[in-house]
Formats: sequence, C-alpha cells, structure tokens
Amino acid sequence: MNKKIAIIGAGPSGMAQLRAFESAERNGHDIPEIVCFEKQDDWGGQWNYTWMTGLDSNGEPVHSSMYRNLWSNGPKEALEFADYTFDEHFGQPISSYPPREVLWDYINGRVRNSNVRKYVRFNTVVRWVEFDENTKLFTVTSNDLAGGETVVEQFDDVIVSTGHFSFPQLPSFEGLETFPGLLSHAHDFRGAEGLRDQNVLLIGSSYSAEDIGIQAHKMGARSVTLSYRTAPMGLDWPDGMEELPIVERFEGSTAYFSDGSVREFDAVILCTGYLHKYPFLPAELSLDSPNSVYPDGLYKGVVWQQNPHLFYLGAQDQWFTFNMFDAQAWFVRDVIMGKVALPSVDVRQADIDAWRERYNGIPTAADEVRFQADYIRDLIVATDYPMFDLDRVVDIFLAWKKDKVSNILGYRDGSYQSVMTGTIAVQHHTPWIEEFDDSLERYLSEPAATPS
Ligand code: FAD
Ligand code: NA7
Repeated sequence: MNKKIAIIGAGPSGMAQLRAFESAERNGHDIPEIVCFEKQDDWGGQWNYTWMTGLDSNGEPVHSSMYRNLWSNGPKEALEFADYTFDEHFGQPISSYPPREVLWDYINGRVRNSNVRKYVRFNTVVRWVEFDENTKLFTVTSNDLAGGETVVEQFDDVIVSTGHFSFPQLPSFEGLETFPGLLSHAHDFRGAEGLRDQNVLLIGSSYSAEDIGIQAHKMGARSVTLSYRTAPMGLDWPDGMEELPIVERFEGSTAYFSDGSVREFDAVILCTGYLHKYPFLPAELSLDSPNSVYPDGLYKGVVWQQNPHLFYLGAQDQWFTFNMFDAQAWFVRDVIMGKVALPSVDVRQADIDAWRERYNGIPTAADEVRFQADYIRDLIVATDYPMFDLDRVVDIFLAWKKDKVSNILGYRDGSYQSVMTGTIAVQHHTPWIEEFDDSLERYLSEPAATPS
C-alpha cells in the first residue's frame, strides 16, 4: 500500500488507531506509511499526568486536565478493550474503579510490547494542516519541540485524535474579577489538598463539578457548593455539600445566587466544560460543535463529510471511551485501506441526518447511553474488531448511575462483571473515601477482597 497517513495525537484514540493498523499488519495486510505526531514526551493523552498548568516546559498549552487523585469515574468494565482485557494485563482480578495511574498502565500495556511506538514522533506539535484540491494531498507542518526543526510533509489521509477536553470554556460572571481567592478552571485543577478548611464554589453540574466536589470534601474542605445552570445533579450529597442554582454575581468573596442565596467563598473553580478547538486546522476542516454524542458533519461519527480523507476520533461526548475509540479506529483503518467503501456524499448525508434526528430526540441520559451503544455496534459490524455485549455494558452504565445516586462517596467501592471475560471485579483493599495514596504500587500492594 503506497499511502502515507498522519495521526495527530497519541492519546487513547491515537493509540487505538496505531493498534488497529498493527492488527491489520499482523493479519497479513499491507498497511500505509504512518506518522503519528504527539506534542507530549509520552503517549496516553489525558492519562499522561502532569503537575504543570498553563504552559508546559516547551511553552505549549498544557494538554491534560487530569488531577493527581483522579480515579476512574465509571466502572472499568464499561471501557475495557475487547482485544486486550484487564485480566490479560494484570494477571489477576482488580477493582472496578482504578486510579489514573492504573488505567494509564493498562492502555500503555496494550501497545508497549508491540512495534507501534516507532511510528510516534514525540515532542512534535502539528502547527498547520492544508488540503490541496488539485493534488488531493494534505500538507502538514509540524515543529520538533526539542530540536526546534520545522518539517513540512504531505499525506493522503489525516486522522485528528487530539481530544476535546483541553481548551477550557470560560464563561464570565458579573463581578468575578473582584473575587480575591483562588479562581481557576477545572482544566488547571491538580489536587484538592489546598482546599482544606476552605469554602469552595464549583460552577457547573457535570463530571468535573461532581468529582472535584467530592475530592474537595474528601480532602477536608469546610463547605462545597455546586452551582448549576440547567438542572441540579440531584445526588444525595454528604453534610458540607450543597447544590444551588446559578450564581448571578460576585462582590469580592460574596456570591449571589439566582434563588436569593448568598454565600462567602475562599475558592471558585469553573467546571464549565471545554471547547472543540483545533488550532492547526483551517475553518473548512475544523469541527465546530458543542460537547455532544453526535457532533454534526461526521459520517459514522468519524469521517469529515466535506472531505472524506480527513477523520476525527473520539470527538463525541463520552459514555463509552476506550472501546468506542477502538471501534472508530478499526472503521477508519478500513476506510483508508479500502476495505470499507464510502457511499456517495448524499448517502452519507442521509446517514448523518438519520443519526442526528435520533440524537435530537433523545429523552433521557439512559437513552443517550443506548444511543452510543448502537452507534458503536454500527461501526463494529463493519470491521473485524471483536463484537462484545454492548447491551450488558449499557446495563453496567445504568447500574453505575444508580450507585452514584445512592452513595456518591461510596460508589467507587462497587464491583462489576467484565463482559469480555466474565471476571467479577474484586473490592479494593481500602474504601475510596479512606484511600489517600493513588499510586499503582499502593493499588497492587495489598490483597483485595472478594465482593460480598
Ligand atoms: P486525549 O486523551 O485528550 O489525547 C489527545 C492527544 O493529542 C494528547 O496526547 C495531546 O498531547 C495530543 N495533541 C493535541 N494537540 C496536538 C498537536 N497539535 N500536535 C500533536 N499532538 C497533539 N474517560 C474514562 O474512560 N474514564 C475516566 O475516568 C475519565 N476521566 C476523565 C477525567 C478528565 C478530567 C478528563 C478531561 C477526561 C476524562 N476521561 C475519562 C475522558 C478522556 O477524554 C478519555 O479517556 C481519553 O483520554 C480521550 O482520548 P483521546 O485520545 O481522544 O484524547
Ligand atoms: P461537561 O460534561 O461538558 O459539562 C460542562 C458543565 O458546565 C455543564 O454542567 C454545563 O451546564 C456547565 N456550564 C457550561 N457553561 C456554563 C455557564 N455559562 N454557566 C454555568 N454552567 C455552565 O464538562 P466536564 O468538565 O464536567 O466533563 C468533561 C469531561 O471531563 C468528561 O468526559 C469527564 O470524563 C471528565 P449545562 O448542564 O449545560 O447547563
């Protein structure tokens, strides 16, 4: 095969793409020439933790939004790879909600011993991508951040796997500039130890607000207030945590809420989500979407409708993660290798419209999970990625949501069964609320208990 392709980003999505091509090669297929650009010095994307915020040591915007004490926010049984199980990696059952370093070890383990690392140019940032209508080639300009060299190359296909939880969405609130305490966005949150004895306000009502909220509570914040714009999360918060409607204005450290409540705060963290931002793409190639499970303009959620030589991985809002990225990567691989034929532009548009129509009518969060499962199924049937029981994963997600409602501080002590291996997760040796060491070493250091 004499194609040359670029993969931009070696997070879980880009790593899935490398794995997909490797799997085709192992099965005797000719694969294209691959260059994977990664601006960090290692792969893993968000899971590659850094203490840095703002700019990194190369003066580039820090990519990861993850914090030191992050544990999986959903059961690992919902994100397990179908072709590399937790049992295969760890050689023993582990708990359902591993800390970040444990999950990083798992995604790293799948590709560590393969041959794909040679395709990745680390410390290399993509600055610009252009498409030439005459030659039908992309020109990719990248910078080697260590050597300072600028390289301009041509590619037949480009896969964008740069994630979309890095560029903070920063709404303003009247008087916020007068707030004298710690004021930041979730993207820059690295740990809650400094919030001990503080009155903390988190604006937003989704994953970041929920998890940073309970981290702050765990680390001894005096109070945690969560402020919602549309709807409260409605969880059974412990003493010291409360939900209030949207904050309307600040006067110094005093916040005024839309229901008339008034509170004093020491710290404010905006948990207001992220922007889809692709600073290396011209407007006609750049996805512009809110955080959604079916962004517009992508056939099968991955093929750029206006130019089917450009692909996006992981651009959706994510219930499913790692195994969805796999399904997408296998599909993109097969389109590039000509094993999946792309239909005409009109047929593709009709398919996008049908999914978008269903998306627009989704009534509940549970239906959104089912929607994403159906989307993944639609991709897997077109490729040789191992099919797995997506309906049982939906059940796991729905049970997890109930667990959170019944015990937000204890849900991570729950156990689920792998749909890939049938293995029932063990219970971590220490309840989440009492565990202050999130390292891989500590995680694997003591025997876990069989769940009751
Ligand atoms: P990313 O992980 O964002 O990786 C993108 C990669 O692209 C990065 O390595 C980056 O350096 C690189 N890159 C970006 N721009 C360029 C450029 N111009 N040139 C070269 N390289 C570039 N998912 C779960 O399953 N469970 C969880 O518990 C969970 N918790 C999360 C917590 C937080 C705070 C966040 C932000 C996300 C969380 N996620 C979680 C979702 C997470 O987005 C996915 O798990 C996964 O990391 C997405 O992979 P990705 O490869 O698409 O993007
Ligand atoms: P999300 O899931 O995109 O949620 C963003 C939240 O921010 C959501 O509750 C929004 O409220 C809220 N928001 C956005 N703008 C505003 C304004 N102007 N005022 C008040 N509230 C606002 O982002 P997260 O960071 O929570 O999660 C992203 C990923 O990180 C996720 O995949 C996790 O795994 C970790 P809305 O409900 O729209 O009214």
